[in-house]
Amino acid sequence: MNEQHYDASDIQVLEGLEAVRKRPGMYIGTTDVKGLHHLVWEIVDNAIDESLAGYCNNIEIIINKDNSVTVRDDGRGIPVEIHPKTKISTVETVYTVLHAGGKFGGGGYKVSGGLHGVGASVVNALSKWVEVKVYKDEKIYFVRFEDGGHAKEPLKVIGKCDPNRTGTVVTFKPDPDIFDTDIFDYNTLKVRTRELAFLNRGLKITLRDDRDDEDTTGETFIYEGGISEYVKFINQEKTPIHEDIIHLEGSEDDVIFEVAMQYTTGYNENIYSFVNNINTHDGGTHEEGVKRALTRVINNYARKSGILKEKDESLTGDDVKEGLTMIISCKHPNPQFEGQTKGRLGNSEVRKLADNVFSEGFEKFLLENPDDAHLIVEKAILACRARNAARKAREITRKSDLAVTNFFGKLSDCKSKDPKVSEIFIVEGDSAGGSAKKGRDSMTQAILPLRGKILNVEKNRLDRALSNEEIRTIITAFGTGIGEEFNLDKLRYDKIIIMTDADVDGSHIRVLLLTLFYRFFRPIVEKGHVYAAQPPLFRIMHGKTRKYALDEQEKNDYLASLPENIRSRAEIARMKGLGEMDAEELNETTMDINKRVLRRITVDDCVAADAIFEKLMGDEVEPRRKFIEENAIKVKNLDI
Ligand code: 0RA
Repeated sequence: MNEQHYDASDIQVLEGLEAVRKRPGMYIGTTDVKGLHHLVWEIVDNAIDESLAGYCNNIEIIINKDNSVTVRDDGRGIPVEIHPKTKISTVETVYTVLHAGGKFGGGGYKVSGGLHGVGASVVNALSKWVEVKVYKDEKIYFVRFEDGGHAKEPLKVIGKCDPNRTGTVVTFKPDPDIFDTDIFDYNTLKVRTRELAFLNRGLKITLRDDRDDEDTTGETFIYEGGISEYVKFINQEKTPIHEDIIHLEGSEDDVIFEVAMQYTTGYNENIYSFVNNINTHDGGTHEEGVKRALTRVINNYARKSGILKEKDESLTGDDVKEGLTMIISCKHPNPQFEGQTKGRLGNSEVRKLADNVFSEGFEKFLLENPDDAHLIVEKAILACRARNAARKAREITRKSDLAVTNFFGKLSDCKSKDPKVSEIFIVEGDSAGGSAKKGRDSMTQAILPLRGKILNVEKNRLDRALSNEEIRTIITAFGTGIGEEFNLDKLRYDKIIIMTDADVDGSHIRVLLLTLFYRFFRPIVEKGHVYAAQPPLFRIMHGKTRKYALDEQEKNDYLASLPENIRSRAEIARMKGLGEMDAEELNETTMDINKRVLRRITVDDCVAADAIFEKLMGDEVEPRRKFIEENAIKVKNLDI
């Protein structure tokens, strides 16, 4: 170390960097793996600022063999002149003086995330060493910092470069004394690199890992569509309800605001907002402006176009966000971050800008794309109904005494109040319900007869479903509540047994019930509480023997096992339905826990099951019937 290099300002510098080393958390949050990666983003942010200023198109991030990281850009290069205040080169100043940010470089367009220009010096303070190369004026400048951020020697020229070449290359090795770990995680870097590429349209960012194979070319991220492509990326596994991604943009007084969005068939919202590439996870004025405008514009459109009638209530913010994927990005020269974790944008003027840009653009989109507009509005109306239905459902389950009188008329409950031993048979038809009531073990078996078919909840949102008496009765009988208030612990029966005829109509009812369960009571399916009873299809009588067969195969196998003389005299009857059996027969074949055969309904893959339901409940009746007959629900045979 060159003793003479220390002067008064030098000592100040080292004291500044020492403060960072003493309390790194104050500057980068944590010293865990997250803090380690934060160093990379501080350096990358500087390059992105250069790109935002319009001078840089390529950024390369390389994880080196020794776990140091190199960030390369093709910007103008950090200024190299002696800085008038510090009397050292601007490069050195930027890397050693806290709060020496854009001010030192001649005031670029400083908006990217990070520590407002102290990033470089903080990274330097927390690194074992840092090397900076600047390419400009046909020269390569070089400086190396070590020992707590001190430049070994002043910036010097180490070679010539192509006259067209400019840029900055920074390599740093995080100090293992500061960080819990010094191993960079490729995927962590990849996810954020990709995000930065989405957020800075047209900027090419390459990420390369040289730790195990030096030949790798890395991955390159460049998105000419910017945040529109981000929306497309998020929606790649979802089903959009309109083809074009809506992309709106506007600016005022150096504040740039843009938003990209697309609705999907899903029920959740995916709204992410950013300010200067930083995720504002607690929202803020930019998000508020958009959401306010979104609700207003959709309501206006829905009323003007007559989709929403005068008597209809207005759609709420939640209604219009159902299934929405949206990216909001704001670039602001002076952002005010608020809240405990600084995750909220506070600048009030942005609310107005966001509202204006969004409402004008979105209104135009709706008017120019009436088909898409109708799909979007109708989706929100369905969400509105579902919301009201969920509220009604909560009221129903709360006002249990009212519901009780309503449903005990139909339900023949079991005497036991212990859910572990209780089961409920949901039976197709009143006559079968009558037999089942007589044939049951009234201690543990409850009977709920269904009149006709229940409403298809796939085609009818919650509100219609809840006006259906059968469905209300089922909800009350189960005791769990539905939607947000669903509580599996309150399930009143261990087994929910669907008892339908062994024919196509029976299968149809079974699928309708399973759709209901899957939509409203998914955990009871997932936890294996749902079963299908298997009434026999054949009765075989010979002498005093009565034998039942579940299907053709079983019937034939049984007959084949009989001696010829008996077989020829056997009476074979095809059972036409549950209603045909008397109580004793029903008990023996379908209900007696020692003799019956139940099939447990499982949903091993919710997503796949969802698709099956959608297919089952599609508009075309014939293929649906066929599909139901062939393989309606994935069932595992389970003999109980
Ligand atoms: C301010 C002014 C100039 C360049 C930069 C900052 C700059 C900083 C960084 C940090 C990483 N890469 C960077 N690239 C550029 C312009 C200097 C000039 O015009 O010579």
